[in-house]
Amino acid sequence: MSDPQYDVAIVGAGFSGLYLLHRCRQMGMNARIWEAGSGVGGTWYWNRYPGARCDIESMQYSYQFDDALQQEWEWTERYSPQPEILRYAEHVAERFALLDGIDFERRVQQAVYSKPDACWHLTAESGQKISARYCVMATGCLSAPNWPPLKGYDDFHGNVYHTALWPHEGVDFSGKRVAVIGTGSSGIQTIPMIAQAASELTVFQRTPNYSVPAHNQPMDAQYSAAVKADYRGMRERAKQRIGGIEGEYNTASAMEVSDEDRTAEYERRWQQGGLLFLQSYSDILTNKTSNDTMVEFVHDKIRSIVTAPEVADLLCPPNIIGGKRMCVDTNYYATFNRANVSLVDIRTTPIDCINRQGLSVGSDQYDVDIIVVATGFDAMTGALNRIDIRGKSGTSLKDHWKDGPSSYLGLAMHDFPNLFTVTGPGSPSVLTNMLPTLEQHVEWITDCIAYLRNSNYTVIEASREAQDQWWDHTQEVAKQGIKQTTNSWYLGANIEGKAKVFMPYLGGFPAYLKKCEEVVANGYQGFVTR
Ligand code: N01
Repeated sequence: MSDPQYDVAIVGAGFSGLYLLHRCRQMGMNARIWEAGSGVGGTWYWNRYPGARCDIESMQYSYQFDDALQQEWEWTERYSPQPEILRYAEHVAERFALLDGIDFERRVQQAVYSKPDACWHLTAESGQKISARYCVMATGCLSAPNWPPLKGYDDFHGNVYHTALWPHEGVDFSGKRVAVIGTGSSGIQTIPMIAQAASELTVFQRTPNYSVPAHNQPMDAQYSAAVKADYRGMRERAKQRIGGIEGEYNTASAMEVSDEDRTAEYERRWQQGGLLFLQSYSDILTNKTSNDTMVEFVHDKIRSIVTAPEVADLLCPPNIIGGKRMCVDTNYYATFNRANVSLVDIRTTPIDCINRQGLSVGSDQYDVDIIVVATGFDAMTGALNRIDIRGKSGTSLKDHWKDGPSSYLGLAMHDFPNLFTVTGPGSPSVLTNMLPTLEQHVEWITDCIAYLRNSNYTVIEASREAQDQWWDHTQEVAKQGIKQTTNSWYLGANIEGKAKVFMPYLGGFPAYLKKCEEVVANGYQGFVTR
């Protein structure tokens, strides 16, 4: 067995990769990050579109592994804008002296496990190679951009920008006619900003989305001080919540209160703003009748904000609320009252093609100068499948997953020894506050590697049986609510030809944490070590 160059190869320098490198070094391991971008920050490095901000509150969307860091860092707004989160990632990289452990502009093309030396061999698009005993894919759940399969991109006279690949120098919309395709979280955040800058904005909507106001505001100094005085307590309480977010969760059913009380509760939470609106009652995502009451409330809100009734109708989503990821906005619905904004329904008549002057939809032509594509991601599996990952049998991960992914805890896969994924399919990940979730994965993975070293093991692999059991459980839990009744990226339904399988673990962060702890307590149950 020849020695690899590194103990651990890490793919990606987002929040997962940075913490992985820090923790590996703390544990005396020799680790290296390969990162496709030219800087750290992952999601927050790539998604620089106007209006990009986190829709989890700043005091919770932050690392907790270092108390001095969480005490010293000052967030300036209730919901942090992208530039501030990127500065935070850069600060972390500098504070913990991580930059010399990262190779930038090194996109991994292939990762191959070699059985004879029990190592991973990574090759970059640019040809460089690296070997490591363990490989950790810290590649993110929402990082492989999805381009709509439209004809004519090259024919267009202007520029086309994807929200997830935004140019660093920004885009000047002044005096321009702009098209935005897509009305998910990215579209809903950027549409109000572009509307203010452009001369004309046309929004092409396939499916309307539910959005709750952010009511963003400058950080309240008293609130920040109160959180910091009990940061540990708040983080612990958050871990007991299904989504890993501390807040007000109602344990009552929407059906056990009067219509007046229910409407008053929705109104109170609408005025507070934010994602916890969905927690107004405990059964919004399990009882269709309860869900209907919230749908009616939000439809009424949309109709009260949007002055043109036919536009308001188009903006009211027909599906259940919370089936797709909820959006949080600033002035989204009101933007459609502006004289320079129009909405085109492409559900009934899809976009035919992009042409020299703009977009062709049925018999209508829309002439524009700039096209913004806000069509999301090949979620959860896309970033992994875009790398040629080959395990001990030589079969690629993409082939293993052609009928849908399968993973043990979203952490490891059978046939891929010594490979770990951060927040992979089968973990709560995208249904939770990602920062605490990824910290838990990083700690689990690095503790596991330390265990292997201390026990003189070289190889660890998820057993097929444990993986199958966990995956069956993941699918069973997904059937319990009504979330999977809506076509969404959780199911892979946004990508043509992708197998429709509910990918994240819907059982909640506390149940998942307990399972991960049990696996360790039982000597890495479900894993085979050699
Ligand atoms: O992507 P999306 P996103 N032709 O997939 C439409 C996180 N996030 O980037 O619904 C025409 O949600 C598509 O229509 P449909 C968050 O978890 C967080 O906005 O498929 N339209 C939809 O309207 C979020 O959920 C933050 O019918 C097409 C839109 O494009 C996730 O990332 C900010 C199309 C895509 O919406 C993804 O959000 C941003 C086509 N061919 C993102 N293909 C915050 O923290 C797709 N669409 C705030």
